[in-house]
Amino acid sequence: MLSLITDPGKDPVAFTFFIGYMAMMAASVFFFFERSRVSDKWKTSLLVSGLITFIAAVHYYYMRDYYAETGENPTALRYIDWTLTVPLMCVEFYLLTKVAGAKMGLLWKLIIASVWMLVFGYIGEAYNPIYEGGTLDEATTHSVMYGVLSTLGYIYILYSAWFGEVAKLAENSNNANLKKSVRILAWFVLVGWAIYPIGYMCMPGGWLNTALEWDSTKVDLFYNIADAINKIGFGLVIYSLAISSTAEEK
Ligand SMILES: *C/C=C(C)/C=C/C=C(C)/C=C/C1=C(C)CCCC1(C)C
Repeated sequence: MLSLITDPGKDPVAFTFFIGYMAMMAASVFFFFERSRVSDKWKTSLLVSGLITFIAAVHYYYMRDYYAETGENPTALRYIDWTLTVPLMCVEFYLLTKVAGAKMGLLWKLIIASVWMLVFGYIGEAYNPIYEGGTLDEATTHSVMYGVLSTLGYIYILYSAWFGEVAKLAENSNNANLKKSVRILAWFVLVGWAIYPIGYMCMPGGWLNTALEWDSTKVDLFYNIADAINKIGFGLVIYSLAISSTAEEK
């Protein structure tokens, strides 16, 4: 079992669970320790960055076991993780734009959109008719329907980060560092978050599953890669903003 996990050639998915766990753990330690180097007003943002990767690390520990034991997608654990960490990423957007006047209402809108996205994604994956003896056609209909519903929540967040409230607040902030960071985070939402629907389409009945015959273990391969990019990357953008702003304040 250990060689299954540590040999990327034998099982790349098991390997990415293992590496993902280590990376999330290391990133958490980094964000928690670096908090002491930034000025007070950035400490909460860095704490949240560390919490995001720490919550993910704990879930990766269990997901890695689950996958190694069963060879199946740890769908429930995955969505519990996301239901905690994606709203925390919304908190990051809120904390960054708060200095430019963001209200609690913005935070709630982003959180509701992310929960919407995740609830429909979960129904799409966990209640795939194929597991209940349904046909491939039924699975396709189901995955497309819930995938589209889920995407509406994603588009809302994407819109807010590029053109909506988040973008406008950053634009009007007169803070060049902040503007740049929010723009980079918006790129993460556009490119990094778009990896998740690719993983979703690898489940039985999904478009990539049927058209390209990508098997359903690829779901987790894409999710693991995307999580590392987005959770650690997001945190690093905020970290560098905090460091450069702290330097300017001095
Ligand atoms: C740390 C975890 C993150 C940033 C997770 C993000 C997840 C998504 C952006 C998921 C999006 C999905 C769709 C847009 C449609 C298909 C279903 C999902 C849930 C995979």
